[in-house]
Amino acid sequence: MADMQSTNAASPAIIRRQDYRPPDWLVPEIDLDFALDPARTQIRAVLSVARNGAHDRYLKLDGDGLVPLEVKVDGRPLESGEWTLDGGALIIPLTGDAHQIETLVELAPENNSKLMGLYASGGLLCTQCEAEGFRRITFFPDRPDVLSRYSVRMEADPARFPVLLANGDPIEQGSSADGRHWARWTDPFPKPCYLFALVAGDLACNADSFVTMSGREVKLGIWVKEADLPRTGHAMEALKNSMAWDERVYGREYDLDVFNIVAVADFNFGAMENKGLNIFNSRYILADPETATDIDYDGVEGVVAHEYFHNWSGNRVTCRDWFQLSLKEGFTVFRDQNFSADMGSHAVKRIEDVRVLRAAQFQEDAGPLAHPVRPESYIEISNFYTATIYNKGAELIRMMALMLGPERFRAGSDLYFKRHDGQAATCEDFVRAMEEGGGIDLGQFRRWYEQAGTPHVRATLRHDEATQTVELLLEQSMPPTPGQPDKQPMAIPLRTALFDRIGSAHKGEELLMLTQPQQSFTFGGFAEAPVLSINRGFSAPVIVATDRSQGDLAFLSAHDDDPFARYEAMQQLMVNVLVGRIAGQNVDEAAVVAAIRDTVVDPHLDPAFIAEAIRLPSEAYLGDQMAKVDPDAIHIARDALQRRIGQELEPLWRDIHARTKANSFSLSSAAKGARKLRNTALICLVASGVPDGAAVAFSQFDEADNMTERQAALATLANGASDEREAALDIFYNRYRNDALTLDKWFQTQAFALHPDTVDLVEELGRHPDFTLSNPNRVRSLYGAFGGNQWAFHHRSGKGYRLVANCIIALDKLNPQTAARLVPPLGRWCRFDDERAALMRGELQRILAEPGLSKDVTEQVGKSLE
Ligand code: 0A1
Ligand code: ZN
Repeated sequence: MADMQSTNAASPAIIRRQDYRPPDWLVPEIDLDFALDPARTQIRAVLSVARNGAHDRYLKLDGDGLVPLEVKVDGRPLESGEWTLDGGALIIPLTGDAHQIETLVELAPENNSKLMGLYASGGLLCTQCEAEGFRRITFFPDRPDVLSRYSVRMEADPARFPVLLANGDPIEQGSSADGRHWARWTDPFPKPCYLFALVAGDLACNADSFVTMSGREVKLGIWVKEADLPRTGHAMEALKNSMAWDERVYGREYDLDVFNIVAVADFNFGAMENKGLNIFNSRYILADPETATDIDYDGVEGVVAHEYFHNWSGNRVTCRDWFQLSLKEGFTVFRDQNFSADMGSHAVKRIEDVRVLRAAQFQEDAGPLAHPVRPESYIEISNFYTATIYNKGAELIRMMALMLGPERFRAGSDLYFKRHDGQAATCEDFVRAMEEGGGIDLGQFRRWYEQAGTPHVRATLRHDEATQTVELLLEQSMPPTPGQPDKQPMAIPLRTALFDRIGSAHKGEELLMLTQPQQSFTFGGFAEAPVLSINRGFSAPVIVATDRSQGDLAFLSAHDDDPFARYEAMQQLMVNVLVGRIAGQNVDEAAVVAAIRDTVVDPHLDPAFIAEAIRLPSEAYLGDQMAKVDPDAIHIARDALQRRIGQELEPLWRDIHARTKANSFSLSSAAKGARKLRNTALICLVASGVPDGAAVAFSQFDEADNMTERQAALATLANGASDEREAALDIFYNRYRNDALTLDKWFQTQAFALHPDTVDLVEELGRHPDFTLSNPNRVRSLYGAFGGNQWAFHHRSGKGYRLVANCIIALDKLNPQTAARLVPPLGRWCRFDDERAALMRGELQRILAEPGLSKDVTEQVGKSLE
């Protein structure tokens, strides 16, 4: 007998990794027939099912909100008593080992506000199936270890839906007698149902082609609304570069004759790697200088690459179950990060990636939602598309690549792809392939997959003049995380160098493996105490504390030959001053000003690097350095330091700002670097309080021929109070009110503004006629951005908390996935004073008390209150 577990909304079921069992039934083939219509779509599915092993369990086909209109077994219609529905799933007892199951269901895609399954967006019909959306389309074993060959027929009104796309290759098309048209696509590669996709709509195509390493021609298409075609060039370049890069760096060739990408306006995440038919949030496809910033351009390039790379790391080798999500996501993020680094600057890309990791993943690891890269349990899998799975997962692959070196890492990845091609694999399979292919023991390293939390490393350097040696003492610890009170020591690879003060050089970098709770390393040949450069390149995702003086940090900020370590020294210098100031100490700011000046005038440095290095740590990062976050004190201290930097170096900022003005727009690295530095100079100049600050910012806003400079000027103005601020916001709104992606920036800039009235403004913007809960990008632009604005969100009145909680409650009724992603900022109450903590908890409790709350929000809020 099948075990029929039911669940209820009040106590949603916990899914555990330990409970994994292979599927009872496999589905080698599926034939789908869609009669498409926004109000009434009928879906007929024919599944060939095969019993997997000797057992007598029912066939269970997952379903979510589906009503079977017909059920047939081997062509025979079943009576209603011959099947049952259990928690949405269709249960059919079967006697033989192989059968053909046919079902018919009906959906209304235009009413699907969750944007999971088949839904309507801007006149299109499209699908999103990862993780568990396919069960909202048809009855099927919706788990990634059931791989099937798909044949898909779509039929629709040719006037409204002239283009019909699905996975794989188009094989036939035609018109029906009733004036509708149809197309059939087949995908030769067996795939899990989360990779299924179709799109129907009135789309224009940017068509191109790519010749693969074995000489096959692949037809490439980027499908968008006609008016957006001119904005698809950058995505197409990125796609072709990604295809060539994966051949060159990993030996991976594309495997179908066509590769299509479709951009949609309403999308819960960034994009989706459906086999041969990637579907994208339009913000990661569309870019032109008028509306996209350099960051947007890089986002397009990175996400196009990410989804393309999934064709091997995710599709050809997929995941056995959702606990293995980082198998495809961590590896694919690592791949897209390295691709972007190769396309631009390695140094700057690493700094940007570490900034994201610290802002998102370190915070996650330090809070109630901390979980291992390979989690042990979940309630709603959509909540686990996290910075830990993605970004920390990528750091794990990066550490393995570092320990192995490029050749052995490639041998490991070759073995992984060869051994597991066509399979649903596990993180353990990946680690084993690295061990065997690369010839390394990763025994202790596996703990990185098991233990949540960020390791802390304390590094102490002792010099012995008599023996001319130095001893580096390293101690590691890891704070407890939910469900994991005690931690085992980790294997931490630390790239380390010791600098002679005279000559400003080191004798060579070493890779130190810290594997014990405490370990010491001795180095000879030092007549004088050297300066420690550690965790160079951010070789391990850990928090390092050292006893380096401000003088040592200033030395490294001027001389370290590892660009990340140089940046890091500069940041630490600033953090020390700011944290000291916040604690009321009279710390010396002059060293920071001097280091900034030296960096800015160094002719050997890349302007993009300079811009990164001289940027003050964010208010949130400063909060992370404190036992309890004091948002007001942090804001005041950071603001004051920014002002002083602005004032003391004012001529320099004016000079840079004037000198970096370009005559014409270019996307070259040099031009992007110049814009980045120019915008940083503007921030400093305006922060100085000079009387013409707002006017300079306004003229940059007004004269810019690109969004990078225009938006930066707007953001700088938005932080202050001036007539120029209001004027620029009005101009921006009127210019872009009909361009949703660009109007998002108008909402986002105001929600991010370090301005005392931000919280009230956000409340107002929530009632703005252009604000809507039905578009996730718009929601994120306002409430997502606001949740990341520490000073404004943590307004001591608690207004910020209430606004976000209200949004979560309202949005949960439409789109639980996106609602749940707004919860984490409220869950960080432990890090704040008692008054704020009580207000935050109060809002979490208010959300939890809502009747009919989704599993998604229930899980996040419930865990946040524990
Ligand atoms: N696999 C995608 C992420 C993704 C996950 C869930 C989605 O459904 C709402 C959409 C996309 C990626 O890593 O890009
Ligand atoms: Zn991905």
